[in-house]
Amino acid sequence: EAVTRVAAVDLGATSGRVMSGRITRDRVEINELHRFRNGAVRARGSLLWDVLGIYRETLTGIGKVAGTGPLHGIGIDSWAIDYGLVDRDGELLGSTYSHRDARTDGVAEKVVAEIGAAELYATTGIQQLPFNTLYQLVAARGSAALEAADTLLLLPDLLGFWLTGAAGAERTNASTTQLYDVRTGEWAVDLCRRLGIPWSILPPLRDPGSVVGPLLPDVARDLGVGAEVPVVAVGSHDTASAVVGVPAETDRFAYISSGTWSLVGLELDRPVLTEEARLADFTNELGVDGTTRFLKNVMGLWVLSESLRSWSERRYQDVELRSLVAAAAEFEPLRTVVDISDPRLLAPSTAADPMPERVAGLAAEAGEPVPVSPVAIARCIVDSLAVAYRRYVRTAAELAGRTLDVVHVVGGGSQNEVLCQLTADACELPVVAGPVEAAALGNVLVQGRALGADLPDLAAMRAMVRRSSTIRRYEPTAGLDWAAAESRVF
Ligand code: ADP
Ligand code: LRH
Repeated sequence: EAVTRVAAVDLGATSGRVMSGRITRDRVEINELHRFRNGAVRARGSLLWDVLGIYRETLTGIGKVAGTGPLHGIGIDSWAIDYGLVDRDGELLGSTYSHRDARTDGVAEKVVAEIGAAELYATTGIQQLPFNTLYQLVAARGSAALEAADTLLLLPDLLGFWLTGAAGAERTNASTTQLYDVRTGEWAVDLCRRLGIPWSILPPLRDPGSVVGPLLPDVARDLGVGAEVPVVAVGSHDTASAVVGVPAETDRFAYISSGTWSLVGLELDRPVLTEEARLADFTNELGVDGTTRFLKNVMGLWVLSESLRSWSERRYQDVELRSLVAAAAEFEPLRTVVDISDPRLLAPSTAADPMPERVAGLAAEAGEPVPVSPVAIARCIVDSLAVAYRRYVRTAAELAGRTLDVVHVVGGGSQNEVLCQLTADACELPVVAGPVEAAALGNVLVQGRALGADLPDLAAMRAMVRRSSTIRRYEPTAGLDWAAAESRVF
């Protein structure tokens, strides 16, 4: 039997992992061979990614995959939006900023005043997030690095460039930048010109499933593999790969890709660029095989993980994720709900401005009972996430004219049983939770097809995922007034 064996690098904002992926005639298997912590570093007042460290861990992981069997391909996906700049010699320039850095404060407002919100949305179809690549570049105008830049490379493309020497921009990730014209499928050059962004640094677009290139000879030598091993452009936006890995059986599904962020939405054939979609501030990102990911970015489990970090730094020794969530399940439901996507929750927790106190502050401001204990805060976070999921699953379905049978939850957050049940209750739909590593599976499957596996379409890939993963179903239960909770927030 023909077996395709690949390395899937999946980089999340809080952890990176490298899997060996195996595709046989009817199954896909992944095996995690390397995992490392990730997080931004504050230096000179800015929040930066340790890109060389990420590259080192990526190489270590690929080396482990190569060391345990044949290697037919390598694919990389990561969080969206962030980029590095290289000069004409291919040297990395300046710093690689995290989208959580404050340099974009107030920039979106200025751009909207200049271009107009309606035109911006008609061109890019993208949700107004303060950190969109467009706004990062406007914030960087006039900087020495941008002036010297030859090429902008989104993170997976930067790592791909180091592996192969080939520069390009994979389309699913390019579509998240707000520099991509969703109508033409090209870079939004005119928008860049009007904003004084050097559009010539935007590299040629490439489709998911295309080959980036063979490994550079020295890279192949260091890894101990043949230089013919290709790097394959997968859906290099982690959310695009995660949506490929959703085990849906029909098109009547919503998904929540639940990790550091929660991405809540639908898979559609084409973008929804109506005035209603703009006012609801939904995003139209590109998916694999020309699909549209019509979704909302929700602040996600970041709020919980940063609260945990804050408590552990203050030595609440008893606070651990699983026991905290279990205790929160027993706490009074829907006591406090807040807008979990409030931009004040975006920046990392610090001693001077801890995450739990920010959540409590939002509650006080909204006239909600103020949560104080870690359990009360955790309950407020999961309830608020479920209320947001209800809101956006329903809004997405309305805006797209879809009827839904099920909500699929994938990613690390699909292991949060309490949140999965609340999501089913709030959305009044069954939740199918898992796979945890949907993004890695999507990465492996798109590589597999590029390398010749018989996977004609997304339905075939999803059938493989269904056969090969552990998934759990949660039926909605009645009893809580989710509509009332929703109206307290929105
Ligand atoms: P990312 O790719 O954005 O780094 P992940 O998909 O790895 O994120 O998801 C990380 C999140 O998953 C964590 O913030 C945590 O809340 C949640 N999570 C991970 N493992 C568990 C678990 N065993 N139980 C509940 N939640 C979990
Ligand atoms: C999730 C994600 C999300 C983006 C954000 C920056 O990891 O890619 O889809 O909006 O990170």
